[in-house]
Amino acid sequence: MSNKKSIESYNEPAGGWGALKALGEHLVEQGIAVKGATTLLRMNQPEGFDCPGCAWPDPKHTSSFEFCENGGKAIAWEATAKRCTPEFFAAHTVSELASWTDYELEMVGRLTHPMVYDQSSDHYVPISWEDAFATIGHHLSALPDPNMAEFYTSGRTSNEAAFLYQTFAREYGTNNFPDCSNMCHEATSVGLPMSIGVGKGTVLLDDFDKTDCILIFGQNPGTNSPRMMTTLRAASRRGVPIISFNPFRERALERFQAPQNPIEMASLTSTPISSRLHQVRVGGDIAVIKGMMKVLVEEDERAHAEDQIEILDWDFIRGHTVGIDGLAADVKATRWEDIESRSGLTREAITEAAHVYMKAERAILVFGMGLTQHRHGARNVQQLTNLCLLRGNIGKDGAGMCPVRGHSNVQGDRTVGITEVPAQDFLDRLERHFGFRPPSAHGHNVVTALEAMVRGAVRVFISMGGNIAAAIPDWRVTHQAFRNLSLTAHVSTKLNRSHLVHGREALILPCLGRSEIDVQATGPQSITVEDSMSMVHASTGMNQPASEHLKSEPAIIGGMARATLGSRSVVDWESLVDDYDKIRDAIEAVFPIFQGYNARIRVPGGFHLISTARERIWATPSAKANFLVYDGLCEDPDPKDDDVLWLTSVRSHDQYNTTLYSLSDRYRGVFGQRDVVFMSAEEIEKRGFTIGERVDLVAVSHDDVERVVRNFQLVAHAFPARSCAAYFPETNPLVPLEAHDPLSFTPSYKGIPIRLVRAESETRTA
Ligand SMILES: Nc1nc2c(c(=O)[nH]1)N[C@H]1C(S)=C(S)[C@@H](COP(=O)(O)OP(=O)(O)OC[C@H]3O[C@@H](n4cnc5c(=O)[nH]c(N)nc54)[C@H](O)[C@@H]3O)O[C@H]1N2
Ligand SMILES: Nc1nc2c(c(=O)[nH]1)N[C@H]1C(S)=C(S)[C@@H](COP(=O)(O)OP(=O)(O)OC[C@H]3O[C@@H](n4cnc5c(=O)[nH]c(N)nc54)[C@H](O)[C@@H]3O)O[C@H]1N2
Ligand SMILES: [Mo]
Repeated sequence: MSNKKSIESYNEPAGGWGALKALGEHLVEQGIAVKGATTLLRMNQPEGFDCPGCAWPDPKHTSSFEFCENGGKAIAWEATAKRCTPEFFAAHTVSELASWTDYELEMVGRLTHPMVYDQSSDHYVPISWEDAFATIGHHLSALPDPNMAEFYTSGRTSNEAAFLYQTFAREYGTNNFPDCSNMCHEATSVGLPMSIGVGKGTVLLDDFDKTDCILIFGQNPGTNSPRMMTTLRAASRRGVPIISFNPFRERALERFQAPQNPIEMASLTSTPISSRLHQVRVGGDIAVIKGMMKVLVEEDERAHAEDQIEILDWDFIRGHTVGIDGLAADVKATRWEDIESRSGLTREAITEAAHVYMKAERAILVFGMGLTQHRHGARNVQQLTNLCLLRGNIGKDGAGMCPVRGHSNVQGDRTVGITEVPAQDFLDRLERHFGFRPPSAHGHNVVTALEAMVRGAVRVFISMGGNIAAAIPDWRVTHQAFRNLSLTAHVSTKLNRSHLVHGREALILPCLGRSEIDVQATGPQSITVEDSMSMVHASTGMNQPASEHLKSEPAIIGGMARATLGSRSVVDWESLVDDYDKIRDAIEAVFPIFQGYNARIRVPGGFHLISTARERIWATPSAKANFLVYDGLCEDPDPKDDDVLWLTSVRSHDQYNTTLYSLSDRYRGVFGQRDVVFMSAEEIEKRGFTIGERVDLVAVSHDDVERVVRNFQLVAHAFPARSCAAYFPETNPLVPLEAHDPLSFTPSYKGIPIRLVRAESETRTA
């Protein structure tokens, strides 16, 4: 891919020829034009492997090949011909690698050997698996308290690996499970149960064929779950109104050219996606949602007074919910002038959206990180749920709440026990099945783990995938905390920042990717994953492993467990690793919802894990769905200070979280660079800057720590007032650790108050 710098508008639709061309170039760049193409044909097929890209479901996992540019890139990055070998590590010190960009680090290729940090030479050097496991066992056994260790998981980890991992950490003695979902949909996992008793979505893919209306809040499907575009396109062509709320006019929310549709491709036409796209101010969603609810409640009162058809679904509200009076009073008392100024949208626009929504018999409410990654993330989710409940849009076909999860198995990891706040019932079952007593004291999530590390209360950090050091907030503070640890150990496929921000001793443990053949003592193994709509299915790798020295994630966990727990373990690690069916039997024994697990995953398409809310069974203390009131429209840092802007951090089209496929962001018209900040020309001029100028972004925070990222180029973009956007993870140093949702601990990555300061010198532009 060319990384030539430019800013120019991109006028093509999302998808289409642009997507085909981009994927082709990525396959060539990774040296796998042929292997990549054959690999793609096996992705999301009944006998094949699950795409490691996103968590959007597949039509029963039985469909013919579905083209997805970003799923293809995810595979190209795993199936790459490039290798990160001991020779590579011998040629570069860790201090030197620390000065490389994230893009350069992962471009080195797949890790091939277990490596250990050698302090005397400042190099990573090879180590045998046995010695690597012994090092981990030694460090963990030496801790005076098991709660001085953290066990991080990233959401690509399979159900089997995640279940073994939590079994290991709990037999060892801790519930410290910081997890990538703590930075992602935790606001959903915590906020939604308070409303409806479950922390997962309530729709299935088929519901999109039956719906009359789709609302999309803060989610960018064209980049982050491109297979969802097929679903949205079909809905749009059926005439279903799709209303999007997003500070960006994301291209895929505007129009999409379906790569599998020969007519659209040949005629260069496309399908409009959103019937309306409202550019809400960053952090302004509660204002929009309350405005829509205000319209519904007031129109319903008018309809009652005039003896017309009710607007709210009163049968549902009376039979299934509590708290309507409080909610109605709150939205009626909310003033339109406040709604307009906080949301950046007019009363007319919000009223029109409310009218479309209330005319729909069945509506699906979709949301992503634009709602969850705020100080009021869980509250955002709950207000959206209120809007959903007002029209009885849960538990009927074609309707429901649809959080779009991130990592391909982030939901499954949670289902099989990766949680720092385990239910007692689950711990009892774990004890009954294995015969050890798991700890019941609550453990750490990402934020509380980092706080404990900063305090010096943690010594060992084990990471099952991911790139925690780059994904977390407040680098200046948190990176030092990593450097103070006695051991960091990362199970990884690619070199990344977390290997370089390491403890005094450090290990890199290279593992198989999902596309690769996993052979254990009883033969080739399959793993299983759960998608965003609670469908569980098998995934079987087909490519030769990137190196003969790789181990599978379950085998690595088994190795760590044996080296740490030795003869005091009551778990037969060897037999579980030898045959993953046995792991699934254990999962079934501990979690009854997996009844018939091994048989059911052998049916193409897998099976659905029941969602109680979908059945209108409310697993809440009131046994009803709850309307929850949030006082106000969420904080404005200092509404009188005109200088302050709300910064949101987003993904480019060419990145997978901290993995960068290139430095470009085609749909937003940015090429070859990522040090840019998007805002309206008016906001730039109002502050006395000119378009294209370089600025430093300085966080507004209330402690003595200076949080700044330097030398970003001002890019004029259609964007709401007092809002701006830049890329993740470059802006993570700006987010104070304390800036998180008090309910769910989700960092406020999408609501960062900042000021702009003219960059000191143009020489740094280079
Ligand atoms: N190719 C690719 N696929 C991915 C990922 C990836 O990085 N690359 N990441 C995976 C993961 S882990 C996740 S969690 C998902 C993430 O997928 P998304 O949820 O789509 O995540 P983001 O791109 O961070 O942000 C979503 C949208 O929120 C908008 N937004 C920002 N602030 C606000 C706000 O205050 N209000 C509203 N209404 N909108 C706002 C942004 O403009 C953006 O369009 O995707 C998954 N899939
Ligand atoms: N500012 C800001 N920060 C954010 C976000 C944001 O929107 N804005 N989003 C947050 C979100 S939603 C998330 S989910 C987190 C992501 O946080 P993480 O999940 O920790 O990060 P990733 O970038 O997905 O991890 C990439 C690494 O995973 C490893 N890897 C890839 N495949 C495999 C595999 O099969 N097995 C193993 N063991 N390792 C593998 C590779 O070594 C690669 O370098 O970041 C969060 N941070
Ligand atoms: Mo995520």
